[in-house]
Amino acid sequence: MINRPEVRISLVSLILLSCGQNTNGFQPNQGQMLAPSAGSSSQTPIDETENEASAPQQVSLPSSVSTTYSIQESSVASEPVSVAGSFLTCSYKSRLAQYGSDWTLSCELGGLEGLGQQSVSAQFEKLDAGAQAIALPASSFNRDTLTWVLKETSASAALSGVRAVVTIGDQPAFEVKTRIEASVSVAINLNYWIFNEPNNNNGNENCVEFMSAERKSILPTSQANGSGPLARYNDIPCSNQIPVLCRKDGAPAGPKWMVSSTQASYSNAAAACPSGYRFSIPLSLAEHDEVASLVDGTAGLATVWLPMNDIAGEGDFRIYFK
Ligand SMILES: [Ca+2]
Ligand SMILES: [Ca+2]
Repeated sequence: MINRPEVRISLVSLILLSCGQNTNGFQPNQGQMLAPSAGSSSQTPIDETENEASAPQQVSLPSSVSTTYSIQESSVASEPVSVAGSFLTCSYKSRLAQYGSDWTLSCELGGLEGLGQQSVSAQFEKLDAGAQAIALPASSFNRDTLTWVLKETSASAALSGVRAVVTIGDQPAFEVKTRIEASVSVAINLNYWIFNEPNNNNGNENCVEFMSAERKSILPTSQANGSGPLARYNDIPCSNQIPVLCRKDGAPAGPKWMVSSTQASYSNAAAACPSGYRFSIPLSLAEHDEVASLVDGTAGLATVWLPMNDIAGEGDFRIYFK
């Protein structure tokens, strides 16, 4: 029953708003490159990054600039709960903004028809197995449908379990859980892709790396100059062996982010994160900065896997939370 939760990212995401006057969203020589680390001037090849001199197979860009994305898919799978025959379904039904805290989740409680809906209340948490619980404040409630719209943070959005403690009138409170298997879109207002990426080089690049500034510094000059300071993403072959980006998953101690100590292919990436951490991706601009600092501080032209790929359809990059 487990479908992979995923987030669609449209190719429209390949937009650099900061150069809005440019028709294709990119501006050569725009943006200050992040300072390369000392001693990084050697021209170590990045074999998975196509040199522009060799006819880039760049994915075609949309002709118009768009900054928000509607939900492409939204589905849920719920664990039935026996108490009162009730069940909980949650999904992302409104647009998500990747920047700021504008993540909202809509949860509907079903199976309570005979229990007097007028007196139903619920407290919601986002959680996962062994992880912390994050309380979700409700921003609206519809009594007719028993639907709550919940506000999330980027931290809670990375967790796929939802728990509601439901109270009906004067009856004892009971707990209802669900697991989100939804596909959602995120708004991408800034460009995380390296210039001329993703290029699906050799028709064999379906998984996404997050590269350090030092690694960016050895890109072909024209490609480096075209990349804004935020640009870190590149598609590479999924069989490459690189470290993995891991997010703390409720562990009481330890840093929020870490780079796995071992390298793995994309298919084995999740297992490379230690206990208490999960394979994850920055879900806000602030988190993007946090991860950039971490990767920049990792020695040796560092790069890490992100849980993002276009395996399901060429150019259709999605984020996988699980
Ligand atoms: Ca691809
Ligand atoms: Ca590439």
